[in-house]
Amino acid sequence: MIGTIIKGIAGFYYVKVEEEIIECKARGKFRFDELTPLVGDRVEITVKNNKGVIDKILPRSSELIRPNVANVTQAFVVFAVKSPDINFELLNRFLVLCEMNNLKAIVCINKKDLAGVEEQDLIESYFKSTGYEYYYIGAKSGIGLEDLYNHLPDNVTVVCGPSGAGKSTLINKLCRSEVMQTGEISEKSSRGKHTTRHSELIPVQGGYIVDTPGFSSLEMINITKEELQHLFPEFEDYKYDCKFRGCLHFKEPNCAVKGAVENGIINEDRYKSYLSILDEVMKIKLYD
Ligand SMILES: Nc1nc2c(ncn2[C@@H]2O[C@H](COP(=O)(O)OP(=O)(O)O)[C@@H](O)[C@H]2O)c(=O)[nH]1
Ligand SMILES: [Mg+2]
Ligand SMILES: [Zn+2]
Repeated sequence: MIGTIIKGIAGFYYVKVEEEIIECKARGKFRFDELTPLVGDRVEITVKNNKGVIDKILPRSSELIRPNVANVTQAFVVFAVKSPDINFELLNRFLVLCEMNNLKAIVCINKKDLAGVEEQDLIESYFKSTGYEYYYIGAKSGIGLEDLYNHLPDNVTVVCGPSGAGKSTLINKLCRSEVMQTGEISEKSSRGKHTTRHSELIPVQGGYIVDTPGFSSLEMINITKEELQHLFPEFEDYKYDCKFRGCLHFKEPNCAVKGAVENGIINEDRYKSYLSILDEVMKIKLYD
C-alpha cells in the first residue's frame, strides 16, 4: 500500500492510506541508507498482524527544513494589513524563500476587518505586476477563506509569515474539524508526552495543511547572486533583453529590467527588495 506520513512520534509513523491511519515502524535498513522518513513522505507500507512497516520512501519533490516536512507544494504567505503594519520588504523575502524551495506562493493579506479601501487599493496595485495571487482575508472571523480552501486539494500547504500576522489563527480556522481527529490518535497510543513535538499534516479538503508555520523571518537566503533574479518571477520576461549576458540588473547599462522599473511595469519597490537581497547575497559570498 502507498500512503502519506502525517505524523511521527518516538519512532512511530502514522501513515494515512485513503481514509485509514496506520501506525508504522520504519524498516531498520533506513538507518543504513541515512534516510529517515519525514512527515510528508509518500511511503510504501506492508501490514501484518495489525503492525505496519514502512518498506520504501518514494522520491521527494521538496524537503523543507523548517518545519522538516517533505513534499510541501505551496505556501500561504500571511501578512496583516495592519497591526502589525504590512512590511513589503519582509514579504518579498518570504516570497523569495518560497521560490527557493519551489513552493507556489499565495499571498494572504489578513485582518481585512482593520483595513479601509485605501490600504486595499495600495496592496492591489502592489501585487498587480508581480503575478502572485493574493487574497484579502479575515482569519479571525473567517472572511475570504473559501478562496484558500479552493487551493487545498492535492496540495501540501505550509503557512508562513511574520509573528502576529495571524498564522496560528488561520491554521486553526482552516483545520478546525480535522485537528480533533488527529488529536485522538495520540491519546489512544498515549505516546509522545515527553518527546519533542514534530509537525503534523492535517488532512483538509483533499489536501494537507502543515500544522506549524514555515520558515522564519530571519532565514538566510543562501543562493548565488546569479540565481537571485530567477526568484523574482516578473523579471523573467526581460532578462533576454539586457545588453549583457549574466546581467544582475544592478549597475549594468542598458538593462531591460531597470527599464521596466523606470516605465512602471515592474514595481519599483519589488526591485528595491531585489537590490537589498542582492547586496546581502554578495556580502555572504565574500566570506565563503
Ligand atoms: N482584527 C483581527 N485580528 C486578527 C485576525 N486574525 C488574527 N488576529 C489576531 O492577531 C493576533 C496574532 O494572531 P496569531 O494567529 O497568534 O499570529 P501568528 O503569530 O502569526 O501565529 C491575535 O491576537 C489574533 O487574535 C483578523 O482577521 N482580524
Ligand atoms: Mg503563532
Ligand atoms: Zn539587466
